[in-house]
This record gives sequence, structure tokens and C-alpha cells, in this order.
Amino acid sequence: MRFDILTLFPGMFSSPFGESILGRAIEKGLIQIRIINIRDFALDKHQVVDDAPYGGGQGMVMKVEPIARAIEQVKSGDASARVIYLTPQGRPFDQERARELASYPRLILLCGRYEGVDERVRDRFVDEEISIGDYVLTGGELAAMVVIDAISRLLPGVLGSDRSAVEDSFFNSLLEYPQYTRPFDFKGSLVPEVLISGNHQSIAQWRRKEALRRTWLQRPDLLEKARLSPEDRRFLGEIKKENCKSQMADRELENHRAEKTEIPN
Ligand code: 4HQ
Repeated sequence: MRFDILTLFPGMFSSPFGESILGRAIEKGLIQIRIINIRDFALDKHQVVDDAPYGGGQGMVMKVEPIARAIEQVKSGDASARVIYLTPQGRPFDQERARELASYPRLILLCGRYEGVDERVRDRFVDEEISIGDYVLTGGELAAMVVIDAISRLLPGVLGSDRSAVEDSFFNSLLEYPQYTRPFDFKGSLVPEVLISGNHQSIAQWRRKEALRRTWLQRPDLLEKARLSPEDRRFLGEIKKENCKSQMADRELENHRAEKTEIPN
């Protein structure tokens, strides 16, 4: 898969794509990343890429012509490439969209700076707008890296071969279960016994239940789209009871403290 990134800050991409899993994926030829400096497509003497907004107001707007020329050049190789603009106004990015985009042979990612791009860039060149979340970044570069990272790890060979199967199973749309490694005892905090039992079925059940517990406690919205087995539903019933009990224990402790610190009036 090939990514073309259009940016005013090409230097921002060197370490994320030079290191670790993505660096190796590039070395292996599993992904190709080309960084295009939009400033190279400004034809005037001072290579101006931004200007004040019509109608007045704060900040600068990225000019249409340099971006238009950059996109036209990149597309001249392959007219089918899809142009994505990173912006808080885009569709919220998620795992499902990452999976869908992973099937495109070529994506062009346009990174905006300042107050964003001239609206005519969006009208004429952008196929899709993506937001990585409801917050404001200084530019689209980090958002483009997030999108590329999430897509790349889904491509065959980028992660270890045994990892890929898990992705598509119905283990998705739940949060991950807790993980432990040595030592067994860290200053009195122990690893759950079941994990050293050697009983693979009990371990799998414990992990599934803990994944359900975390999801229920921290992201109950995810449980709505999760595919749950009858056993999952039984686990959820147990989790809710356990949560009630621990809340009762908390209240008990709180009452006990209150009694001991009672202030007579
Ligand atoms: N920006 N998801 C403003 C973002 C953003 C986001 C990119 C800042 C575009 C002009 N991009 N520029 N959130 O905050 O994608």
C-alpha cells in the first residue's frame, strides 16, 4: 500500500516512519510512504503558501494553487488515488474505517496548517474528510500519522503473522484484558493466580471476563455493538453483581470511617 503525504512540515515524519514496526514495514516494501512538500509547488519567488482570509479575521489560510498543483502531480501517476483531508470537521476515525481504508492501494493525505485550506481545495480535490478526535491540533500531520499507523498494522506481514487472525475474530469491539509479566510479586501486588495455573481454558475464560468487565466499567457504549455469546452474558451478570458487592463494601468502609470520625454537636 502506498501513502502520499502533502505537508508544509516534511521533517515531522522522519522518526515515526523510521522506527520500529512502521520502519520495518517500509524496509520490507509492505508500505511505501512519500512525503511531498507543498511549498515546492508555490511558483512565486518567495514560495508563498498561505494568505489572509477574505472577509477578514484571525490567522492565515492555505492557498489553493500550490495544493492543487501538488495533488495534480501526485495523481498524474495514478488517477484512482483517494484524497483524504485531516480536519476536526471530518468523520470520526475508528477501527472500522481503518479496516476499510486498508483495502485501498493508494491514499493521499493532505495536512492543513493555520486556519486550514481554502474551501475550494475541499470542493475540487478532497474525496473524504477524517477527524481523529474532538480536539484541536496545530496541524494535520499528527492526525495523518495516526491514520497511517492504524491502517498499516492491519496490512499482511506488518505485525507478526499470528496477530492478524485475532483482529477479525469476534474478539473485537471489547477493551483488552489486563496483562502481567514477571515478577510475580511486585511490592505485595500479585499476579492473579489463574494466570500461573497452566489451565488454558480457565485463563481464556478469565481474560474474556476481565475484557468484558473493563468494557462495561470504562466504555459501556462499546458493548452495544459487541457480539456477545451466552457465556459472555453470564459473565456480565456476574460482573454487575460483583460491582454491587464491591460498592456495598466501599459504603461499609465509608460508614465505618464516618462513625470513627463523628463530630458531636
Ligand atoms: N487539525 N483530526 C487544524 C485537527 C485534526 C483533528 C487538522 C487542526 C487541521 C487545520 N485533524 N488543522 N482533530 O485538529 O484531524
